[in-house]
Amino acid sequence: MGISLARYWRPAMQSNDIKCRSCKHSDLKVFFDLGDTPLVDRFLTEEQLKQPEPRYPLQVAFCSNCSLVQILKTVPPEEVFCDAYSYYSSFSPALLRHSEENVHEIVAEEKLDGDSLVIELASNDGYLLQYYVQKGIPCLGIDPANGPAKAAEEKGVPTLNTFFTKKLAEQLKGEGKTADVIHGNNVLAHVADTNGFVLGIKTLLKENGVAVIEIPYVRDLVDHCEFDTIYHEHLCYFSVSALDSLFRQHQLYLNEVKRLSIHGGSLRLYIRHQNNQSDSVTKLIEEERALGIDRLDYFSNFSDRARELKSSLQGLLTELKSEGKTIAAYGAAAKGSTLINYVDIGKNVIDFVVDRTPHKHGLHMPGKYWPIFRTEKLIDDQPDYLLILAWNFVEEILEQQQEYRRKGGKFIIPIPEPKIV
Ligand code: DWN
Repeated sequence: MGISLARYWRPAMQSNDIKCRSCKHSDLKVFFDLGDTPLVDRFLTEEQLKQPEPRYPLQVAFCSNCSLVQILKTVPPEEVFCDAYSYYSSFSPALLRHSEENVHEIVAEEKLDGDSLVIELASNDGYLLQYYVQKGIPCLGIDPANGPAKAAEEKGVPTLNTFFTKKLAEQLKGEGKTADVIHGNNVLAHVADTNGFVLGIKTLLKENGVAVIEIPYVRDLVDHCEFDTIYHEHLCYFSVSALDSLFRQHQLYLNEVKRLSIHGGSLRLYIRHQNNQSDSVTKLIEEERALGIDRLDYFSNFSDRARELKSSLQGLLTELKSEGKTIAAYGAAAKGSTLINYVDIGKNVIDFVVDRTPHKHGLHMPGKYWPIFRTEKLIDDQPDYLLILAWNFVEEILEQQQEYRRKGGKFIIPIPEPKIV
């Protein structure tokens, strides 16, 4: 490549405490810097609007040793997944359908019954385990967020309202609670102690059990310029190669992997104590090697692409406002917080955001303070345009908002490039 990489990246701050979250090497190179950003799921009350909002550096780096992409700053989990954490999985119907299908498949493949035990790490509001409860299969949720954990219990899902750690795994094993199946969706990338988390899975998983883990795929993030999925909750951005390396360090083995469209492109991993790797894994690792995902220059122009998208979206919104158009947004999503802060979209452009999650109503978006309302406000106010922050559910949202569309409303989809539909 003729372009000097020096333009795109710089060695992570030279400090002894910045080591790769997986392999502990210190050769990390920053290739994308979003500046100091607010916590994306810390939606603000009226009172909090009057107080300084915590912001933290958000820099993405590549490990030259194990090719893991990761952010440098670790915000204390207690601050991120605090009492007010308001992400409830069950307000996304598409995610519920996706989860129910997954449960049906696993129950059949693993021949689960009343003597089995299924444990989910980061079980949120019982969005997935509820389907095991319906089938009479014993299950246990583990989640540190108070609100979602309480909602899970109300669905009849037994839930430990705490963080999953290796220590907790050892305690559960001591109580005879080892799992035939461990689910862990959108959590492996969230934990500060990545290796401790994997060791906890190793401890908790029965000899012939399977861990079924879903995780955003860094290849889709780069291919579709999904820079908005970068935030402090997501400490790591995994490739299959980096995942294979991580689990092997602990004598766990990635036996199978499936690519999924959920959340902008994810992987579903099937991990066991036995090394029986299928073509699905070796094929993706070979593809990644051919693409160069295990090399830094694969990420070298990501920052430029994000900047181009920012400029294009700013231009579109400015043009619409100059024409006197009204614009609202749909989906008070974590990714939405990253997008509006990185693109710098203020309340002078977006009048409000709507969301189906009741816990978010009456609050304000991090960093830009847009007010969050119920989706019914769209029909009451009928803004000319609707910026879809939850673009990963765009089909569902377009289907759901047919009346808004019938009355002339138009949608702006920002990722992978801004377009109006
Ligand atoms: O990793 C994470 C992902 C899986 O979920 C978490 N750290 C945080 C969260 O990220 P997110 O908020 O970007 O995820 P979603 O699921 O894309 O957020 C969608 C938002 O849109 C939610 O607030 C729910 C809302 N929504 C809605 O109002 N109507 C969603 C759908 C599908 C709808 O029809």
